[in-house]
Amino acid sequence: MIKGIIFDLDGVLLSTDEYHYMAWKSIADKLGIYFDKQINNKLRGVSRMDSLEIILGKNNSFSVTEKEMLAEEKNELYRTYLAELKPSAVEKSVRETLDKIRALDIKTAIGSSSKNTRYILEKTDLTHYFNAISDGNNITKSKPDPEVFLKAAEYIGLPPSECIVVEDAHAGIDAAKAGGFTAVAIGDARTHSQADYKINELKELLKIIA
Ligand code: B16
Ligand code: MG
Repeated sequence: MIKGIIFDLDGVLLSTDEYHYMAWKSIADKLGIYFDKQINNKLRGVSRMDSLEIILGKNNSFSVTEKEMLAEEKNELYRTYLAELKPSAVEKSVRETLDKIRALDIKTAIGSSSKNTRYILEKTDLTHYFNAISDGNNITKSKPDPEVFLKAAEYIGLPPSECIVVEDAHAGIDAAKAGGFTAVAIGDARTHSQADYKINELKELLKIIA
């Protein structure tokens, strides 16, 4: 019996891929490191610091402080792009699906790696759809560790066995399965062999919980 749904944010409710790409590209160009959209795709669901490690690859002679400064610089750029976000960045069918879910006796939460989750939800007018938010600010281990989803389930007062996790990243499906959740894959994550359900559009979630 499903009583709760935990949504990953980026790649599930909207996409800020292009903003992440532009911000990381500018850092990589400054450092003279090759970076393209294919590498950007590998950063989906990955924390900011882990993303930087992937981008630096073998060019990793930076100190911890230098890496923190690079990550901060990327985030400042990323947030200047996020400032442009509008509610229209969320597809109409996504908002309609959330409306329908809210009309049911189901608790909803966000389970995102992003430390900018609350800002993104506010800019896109999505905050009111969720009973709880678990994000990059309340975890010590990022996906594929299940911590972000376990915290989300705890915040809505439900055991993982009664919750669905919707994810677009492979690391997110790993995290959901490791935490004992039912894993629904969308986008890139559909190629994950351990996903319990694979959907093309968020509205298909309604059939799964019916
Ligand atoms: P931030 P999600 C993830 O969000 C993004 O997919 C990933 O590209 C990003 O590096 C990560 O958040 C951290 O974001 O720099 O804003 O803290 O998919 O878990 O909602
Ligand atoms: Mg995601």
